[in-house]
Amino acid sequence: MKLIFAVVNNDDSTSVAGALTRAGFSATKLATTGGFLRAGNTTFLIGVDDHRVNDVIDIIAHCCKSRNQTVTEPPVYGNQDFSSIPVEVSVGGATVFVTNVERFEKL
Ligand code: 2BA
Repeated sequence: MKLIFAVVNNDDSTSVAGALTRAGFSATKLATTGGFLRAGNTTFLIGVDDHRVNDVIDIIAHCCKSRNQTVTEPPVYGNQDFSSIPVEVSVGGATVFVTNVERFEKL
């Protein structure tokens, strides 16, 4: 068994949750925050049999689009110019981690 962590844009989370449920996967949705943009995103925990990992990844890939987001970097201390610098970064489609599950119990 594998545990998939998938970090997705909040705007795609409803579509990901619906598509996973329709395909018969169980998932847990966590409200998370990206460390770089410090903006809200959504992390799904999905426990699946090994042979279904690619099915889950296909669903997530289908539902998640990449977007450009602007982050305003805080001014550097000691720098005389305190104006913030907006930086555009490309976010997503999704960041996916697949890990082995040593033991799974539903009690
Ligand atoms: P954030 O950390 O808010 O990052 C948003 C986007 O900012 C990233 O998009 C990337 O394009 C850019 N970015 C992140 N760190 C950067 C840095 N040190 N310098 C320059 N640009 C940087 P994605 O790569 O698509 O990541 C989207 C979200 O997925 C991240 O939001 C974070 O919540 C999660 N994530 C991405 N990589 C991760 C990792 N290795 N471990 C844990 N979470 C990760």
